[in-house]
Amino acid sequence: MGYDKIREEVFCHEVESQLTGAASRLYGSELGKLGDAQVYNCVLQVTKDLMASTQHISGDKKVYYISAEFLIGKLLSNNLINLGIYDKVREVLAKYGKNLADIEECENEPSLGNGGLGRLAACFLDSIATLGLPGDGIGLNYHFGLFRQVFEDRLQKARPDEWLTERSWLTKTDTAFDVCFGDTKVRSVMYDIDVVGYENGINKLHLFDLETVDESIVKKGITFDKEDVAKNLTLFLYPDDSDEAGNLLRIYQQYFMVSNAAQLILRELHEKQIDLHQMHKHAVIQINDTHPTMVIPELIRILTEEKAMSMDDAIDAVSKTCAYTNHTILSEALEKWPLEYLEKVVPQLVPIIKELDKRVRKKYTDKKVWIIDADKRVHMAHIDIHYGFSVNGVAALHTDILKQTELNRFYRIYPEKFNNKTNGITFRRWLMSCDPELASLITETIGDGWKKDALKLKKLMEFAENEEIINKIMAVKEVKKAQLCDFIKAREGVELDKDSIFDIQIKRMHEYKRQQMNALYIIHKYLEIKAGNKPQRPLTFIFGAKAAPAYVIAQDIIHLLLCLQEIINNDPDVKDYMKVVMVENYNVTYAEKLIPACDISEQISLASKEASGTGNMKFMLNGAVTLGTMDGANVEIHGLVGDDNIYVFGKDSDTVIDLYAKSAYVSKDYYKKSKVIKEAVDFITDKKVLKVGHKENLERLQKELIGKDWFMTLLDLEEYIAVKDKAFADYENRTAWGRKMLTNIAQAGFFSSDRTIEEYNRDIWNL
Ligand code: 26V
Repeated sequence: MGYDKIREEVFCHEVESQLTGAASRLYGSELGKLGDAQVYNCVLQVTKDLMASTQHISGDKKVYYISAEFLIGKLLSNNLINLGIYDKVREVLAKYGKNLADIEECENEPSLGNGGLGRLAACFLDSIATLGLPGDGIGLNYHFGLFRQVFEDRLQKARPDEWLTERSWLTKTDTAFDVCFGDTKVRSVMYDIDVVGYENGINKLHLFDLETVDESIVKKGITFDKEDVAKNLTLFLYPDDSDEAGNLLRIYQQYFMVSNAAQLILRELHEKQIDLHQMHKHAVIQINDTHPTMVIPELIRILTEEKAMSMDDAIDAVSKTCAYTNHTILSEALEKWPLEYLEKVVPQLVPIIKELDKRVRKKYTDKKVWIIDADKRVHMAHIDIHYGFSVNGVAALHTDILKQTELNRFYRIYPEKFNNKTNGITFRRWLMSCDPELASLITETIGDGWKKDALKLKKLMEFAENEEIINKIMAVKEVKKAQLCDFIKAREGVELDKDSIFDIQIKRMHEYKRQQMNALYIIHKYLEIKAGNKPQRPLTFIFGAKAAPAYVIAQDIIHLLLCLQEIINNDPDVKDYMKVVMVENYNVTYAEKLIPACDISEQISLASKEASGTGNMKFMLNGAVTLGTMDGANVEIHGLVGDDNIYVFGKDSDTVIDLYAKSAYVSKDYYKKSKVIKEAVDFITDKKVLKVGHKENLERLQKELIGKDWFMTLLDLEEYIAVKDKAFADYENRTAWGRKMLTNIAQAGFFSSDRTIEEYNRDIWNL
């Protein structure tokens, strides 16, 4: 059904009475007399009620997006915007002396994801509902999420992220399923979060949980008894997998997720009285990376064992229903489970997986495309590719690399299955909600057509020579920078100069993303300032990142950054010219504050390694200029904005892939050859750093860079320094810089996740 504008107007009239009514029902008090947390609960209740009475999106065919992560962020603003009542609610609250921004602070951010893959899933749910397509998300309800990051002694420590509260967007449903791990049976419970489209209806995010989970078993940090599955199954996302018990737990989680998904999907098909041979005409399952892959053998198992279907028919039906998205070429993320582990956790799937493998072996002699390898490891992606009908990468370059290199053997077998879907972001959250000042300016300038058709942002190009508009865009950036300064002062205790250049790198901590290269630039700049060579304008370097707890070098990079922060921000010769801040517990909410305030967006991964990146798109949309390599979606950003509006550097993906193939990269050569590189790398263990840091961490990181540097930091460092300096110099030509900002905003429309979802629907889902 279409969006009901009249209903929105009626509701706007009722907002005040609804809110005062909720205040009296929940707290027996007047709205104006309640504290912020209580007011939050009132707004939450009223919004949930409104959503409950909003039309559900339905249709003959539905997509099920199964994902281990849904990094949805806080939902209040997002839902109010999509329901069309944001301004009205803000107005009413103001009348009662309440500030909506303060009220929003009371909401905990659900800790249901780790990075880009999870945030993408959240943007997709928003766009699926916005386009009025029937589609639900299916995942797990992790009680403590990924983890909450705290810094102690300049080291990252992990703590449980306690985000669940008595009242929240989660609603417990009556749906429950039995899930069997061999002979052990547990009973799930399904929670739902309503997903409301922008001026459209409602879909659902289904999160499965286990009632027996016991939060009290978590001891020191995030450690717990990994064997007790009934108590630990949904405690954490990506629990430590450095031992067998941890690996088994991940398999328990994955199977729990897909068994529930399969039962839910089959139940819905049954309700629609669908002949399961025809299931692909009514359901499509999008498998988000390999974590949900077991849904394929699980569905085949149920169809053959419980629905009396022949193996041939079951395989045929499931293969026509499942589609796979690949999000990375890093081998560590391409899951390969030892058959022996699957035998322990899900023995019922093993005969099915063996049968699937047997059929592959019969057809193809190339062992590299088999499902079970010589070491008896099950390659999950291979199941997806052979027994799904679509394989997609997430940016043009990434898909090309999959076809030409990583998955070339499969591409040659199934060229028709491979397709690209360049990622996108929802403009509701990443512009309208996080930068309402910029959104209003855009609307004043070109009208509000861009909200429904993001490509209309291109109209801004008509103002590329209009100094008044350019100045207004820059003025908004100043406002957002000042707001961020206040926030960082309050949260991190660091005073930033709002007139400095804000250079920001926020993303998971990983060597391929090369935060260490940024750190080496910072060291280089620090040494230059010490030598009397001051920058034209003060520089602010901001980082936000969590590192996987078992990823040692990633922890060391965080340590180095925190040491640099300490040294630089307290050095009287330097602190007025540059500052460094690594924010604690970076998450979606933090991103919403950082992105609108950014001048230079750091997208500096080693070419070929970043599948797409989506932060790059968010920054661009908010008027930051990208400093990046020709990697992931940066390539497409470059194509859209042109050479003058992006700073590109570094070796391209072909060169990098070739260096790997020939094992031709020797970092020590770069270290020895270049004075600048050597000075920066040597400084990591300078006595100044050792005074505030830990020798073991710093030496390990330095040794890694000189002796191995698997992600080729030193390869691109000199060019990075030169291009970054050029960007900082160009910033001084304010009007020209403002034009770069405008161009980036104007060209960002392509990266709306509405466009991405339209493509998924056109090419894969056919809803
Ligand atoms: C990462 C990790 C790291 C922590 C330990 C467990 C674990 C398990 C799986 C993964 C895979 C992460 C995959 C991912 O987030 N890929 C990102 O997907 C984005 C959306 O497509 C894309 O923009 C990023 O380039 C890609 O890195």
